[in-house]
Amino acid sequence: MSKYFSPEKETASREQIVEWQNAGLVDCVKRVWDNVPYYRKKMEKKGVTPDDIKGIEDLHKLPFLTKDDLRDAYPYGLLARPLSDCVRIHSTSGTTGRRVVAFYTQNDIDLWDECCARALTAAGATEDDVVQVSYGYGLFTGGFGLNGGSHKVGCLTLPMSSGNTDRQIQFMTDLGATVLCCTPSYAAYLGESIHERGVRDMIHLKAGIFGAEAWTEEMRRDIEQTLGIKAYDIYGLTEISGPGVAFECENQNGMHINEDYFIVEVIDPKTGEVLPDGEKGELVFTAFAKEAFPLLRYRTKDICILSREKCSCGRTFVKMTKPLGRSDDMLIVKGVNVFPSQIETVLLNHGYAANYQIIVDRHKNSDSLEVRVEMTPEMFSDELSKVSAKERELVAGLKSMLGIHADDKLVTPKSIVRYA
Ligand code: DLL
Repeated sequence: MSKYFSPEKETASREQIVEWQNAGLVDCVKRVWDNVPYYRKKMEKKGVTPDDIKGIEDLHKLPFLTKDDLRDAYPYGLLARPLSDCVRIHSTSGTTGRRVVAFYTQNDIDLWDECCARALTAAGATEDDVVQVSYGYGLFTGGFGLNGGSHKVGCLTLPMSSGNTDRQIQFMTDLGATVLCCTPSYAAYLGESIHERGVRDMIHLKAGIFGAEAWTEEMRRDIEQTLGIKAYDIYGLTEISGPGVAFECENQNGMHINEDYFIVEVIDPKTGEVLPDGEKGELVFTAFAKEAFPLLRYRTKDICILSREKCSCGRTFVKMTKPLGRSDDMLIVKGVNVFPSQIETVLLNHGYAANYQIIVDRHKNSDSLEVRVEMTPEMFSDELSKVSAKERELVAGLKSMLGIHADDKLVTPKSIVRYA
């Protein structure tokens, strides 16, 4: 059994990958110019026509596309194929303004499933595996994406969707699930719950594919230990099909981007200037292979670093780091940039399970930062003076990591709401 799902693609030479990207880009630009007035207008505004785009060296001539464009064009304004050719939509949860809706032809779904199949195969899944998909099904792409990938590999697929922890654990034990797919925070919660129920010996998991939210290396180690598995990261976003845009191999040190379908750039989020590999900046994707909803130079807001160092897994696709933050969700407290991942690192280093809530407030023009952290059950049974000492320790740890004071409140285990 191969360790690659698409060996000829995943181990292709750089020349071959560039050839695919050149041909794909030229074709995609022509398709959107001919079929999407919104794109044509944006290109005309930048003074560029399909004749100017001969290959990826011309990519920089194209305008960026942003989430605002997607909202402006809602719902059908960026469709490149007739609606009658589309078979599915997915949508982002969208906290403000209009939702973003992405469309798929059957071919788009097949391509997406293939990307997820590559991720599952890289995590060791074969047709002998039982894959428990505990990402949400519905408009969110997590459930359907990994479900499709699991089918393609030929695994027995348990479409659990999110929530109902008792049922999750029952199916996991009764049907002998070997691969778990869900958010890392839910994986951590499942791990805690399995231990509480004393059924750890009845679990047969060997791997987990976790993504859709930020998680740290400390959290990975925690999950791997609690569930006795190898935990793999997976990255993607609804606009660019969903999970599987990039996935981790056995080396667990960055995610290979499926470059036969996506061209990636890293830019300076302030100036838009393209940065060389190895520099930290905002990820920008061109999804040239998609039919219904192709995207040219889509700004993700995810801050990452790319690496083209040879990977010993044999895959030749470029690797991206975990998103190190977002250019738009960084908190600024008292003028200091605060990334939630920094807070999480402190918590994990101090022995907490990283179930926490950050509350940033402003009172009389003064910023405050409060971190509410769940105690572990052992701490909860400690006496009050010990709990206060632990709070002081954490305040010092946060001060040293962030450079500012954060109020810290230890709360009872499982009192912070979880989102699966
Ligand atoms: O979260 C798709 C997905 C589902 C990815 C299941 C992985 C697994 P959206 O809801 O559109 O799509 O959110 C996309 O989530 O821009 C990142 O900021 C963040 N994100 C996705 N994967 C990761 C990850 C899905 N592995 C947004 N680590 C992206 C950190 C991630 N952040």
